[in-house]
Amino acid sequence: MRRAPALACVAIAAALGLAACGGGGDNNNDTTAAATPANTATSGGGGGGGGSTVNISTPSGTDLAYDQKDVSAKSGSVTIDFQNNESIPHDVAVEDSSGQELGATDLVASGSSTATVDLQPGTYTFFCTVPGHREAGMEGTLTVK
Ligand SMILES: [Cu+2]
Repeated sequence: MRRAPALACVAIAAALGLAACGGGGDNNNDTTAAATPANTATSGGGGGGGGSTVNISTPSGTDLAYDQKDVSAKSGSVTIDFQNNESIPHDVAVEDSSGQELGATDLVASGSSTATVDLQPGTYTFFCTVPGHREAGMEGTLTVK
């Protein structure tokens, strides 16, 4: 007795599914196209839904410095996209105004690493956690609006 109702449901679902598939063939293309802007927003950094990407890099050579001194982001999920062009290992950590570290990228040499931190509007500091590097100048200001 358990099977009969279940089969009936499957039959109805199949009928509905076939109807939806038959009538929705053209719409499926629209759905695919609509999903594309989401990817574009990621690379462009201007998409809705919160979140933005901050690009931080080091100059090639051996300077203990970042290319950026002041960067900004939108509040929400902020991705730090760090490109280390030096063979010296560096990372990018973010701390709030009270000095609490909120997140950091991996330590990388001649490579890139990303980290995502959830940030409220305010002023934060980004810096390299390798001993001595921050003191040498590897820090900057991250302003979140
Ligand atoms: Cu460093």
